[in-house]
Amino acid sequence: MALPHEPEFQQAYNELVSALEDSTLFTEKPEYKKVIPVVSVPERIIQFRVAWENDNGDVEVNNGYRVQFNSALGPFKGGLRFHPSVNLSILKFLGFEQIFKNALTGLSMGGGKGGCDFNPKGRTDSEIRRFCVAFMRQLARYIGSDTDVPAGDIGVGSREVGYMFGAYKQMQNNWSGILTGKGLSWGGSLIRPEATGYGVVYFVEKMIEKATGGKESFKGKRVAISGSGNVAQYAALKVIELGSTVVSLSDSKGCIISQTGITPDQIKAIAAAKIHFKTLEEITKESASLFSGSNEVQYIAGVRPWTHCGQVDVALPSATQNEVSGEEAKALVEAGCKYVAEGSNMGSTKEAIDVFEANRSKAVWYAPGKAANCGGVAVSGLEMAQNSQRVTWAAEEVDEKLKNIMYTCFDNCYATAAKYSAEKDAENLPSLLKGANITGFIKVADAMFDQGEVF
Ligand code: NDP
Ligand code: 8G0
Repeated sequence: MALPHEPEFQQAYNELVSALEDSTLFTEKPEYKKVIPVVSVPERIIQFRVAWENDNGDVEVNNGYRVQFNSALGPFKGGLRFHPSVNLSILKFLGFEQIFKNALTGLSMGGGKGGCDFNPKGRTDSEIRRFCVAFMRQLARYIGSDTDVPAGDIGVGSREVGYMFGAYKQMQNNWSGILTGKGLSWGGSLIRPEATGYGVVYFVEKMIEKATGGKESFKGKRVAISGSGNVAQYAALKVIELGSTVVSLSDSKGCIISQTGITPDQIKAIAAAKIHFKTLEEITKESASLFSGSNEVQYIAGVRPWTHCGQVDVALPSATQNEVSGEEAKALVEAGCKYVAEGSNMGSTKEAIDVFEANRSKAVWYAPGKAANCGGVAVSGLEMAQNSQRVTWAAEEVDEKLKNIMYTCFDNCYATAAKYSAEKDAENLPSLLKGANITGFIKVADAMFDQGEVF
């Protein structure tokens, strides 16, 4: 068989379709099958040249994109990724996932994703600013607070969102909520930086509570986390607050392991250094006193944490797609891991998902990104609501709303999985893989029928 032309998109598509087909959904309502060929084609893809001036005064050129995948539930919504690997397969997979994830938040948001093959690493602040202005010069005409609302993602944080917002406002003479993840003093929502990481942890709290009949919690658990960016940092801080030990973090060059637990001060130092693109290896060397003595961490170059973290109860992949292989999934299960929840989008390979799902009978429970990490986009939805009303909600209020969204998302996935599972599956924990895909799909499919997009 020929290799698929868009492997990441094909993988995301196959995950959704096989979850639906491997349930009783289509026997109960065969007309839902008609939605698949429609929902799997983006409403629109915009591709543009980004030509910008580097510090030498030379022109550099990159490929920019916005995939406006589905607007049945609201304006297109989803982040922008700046990473050399960005291409249409990756942005289509991310946009496709975003449709069903956004449906799972219960808020009014369609799905989209965009980005650029620009590599911000090693660039000066001026170069990043000029790049962001050039990128927005192209993107501005396609977005709007009721049309399409981008945000950050890998390689795009609050600095980049600020530069892009400023460029948009100058060009359009219009201040509206066209991006989320804005600065907290100029329209950003409190808790948006924390939302994805905290949200994953709130989701897993529910998984632990359900699986143990309320007997266990994060207290005393050992948690392996990958990544050391926005999602990983706040997931780590929250599980520590809840009484767990964080045994690992990672970046694209290697991982750090600590059997006694990575500390909040270490996480804060990593967060500060990551803005300047430092590697974990450099950070642990340059802040040697913080990473030695009783808080010593082991740095291992060139590997992911999963086969190096020892016994763990929980794994939270929070770096990038396909960051858990089948072999690593087996190693995690053997190391006693019972809960796997993706902070990253499509963090697990198909082989890894197969391992986790096959071990549900042994109480291993897997939550896909579209459910577990929907807290980020959910608080982006709350940022949009606050911008429209010209109000700012208190941090406690946003955190409470985030918690409710994550708990409701879990309950919906759980109930849907139980409802549409075949008889043979009944004695296991319900498949959250199926629950998430079916719940998100039904909501979008019903809206598409109502709006005459499928008939
Ligand atoms: P950041 O850019 O803040 O951090 C990304 C982290 O992942 C960094 O530690 C980075 O390493 C590592 N990483 C990136 N690419 C690779 C790669 N190809 N191989 C190995 N490691 C890699 O991004 P976020 O934390 O925001 O995003 C992480 C994941 O979470 C992504 O999958 C994103 O789509 C998803 N997500 C993010 C949300 C958000 O609100 N930010 C919401 C929902 C999902 P290094 O430092 O070396 O570059
Ligand atoms: O806020 C957003 O729209 C956003 C940003 C980054 C990632 C995601 C996601 O859900 O993957 C959403």
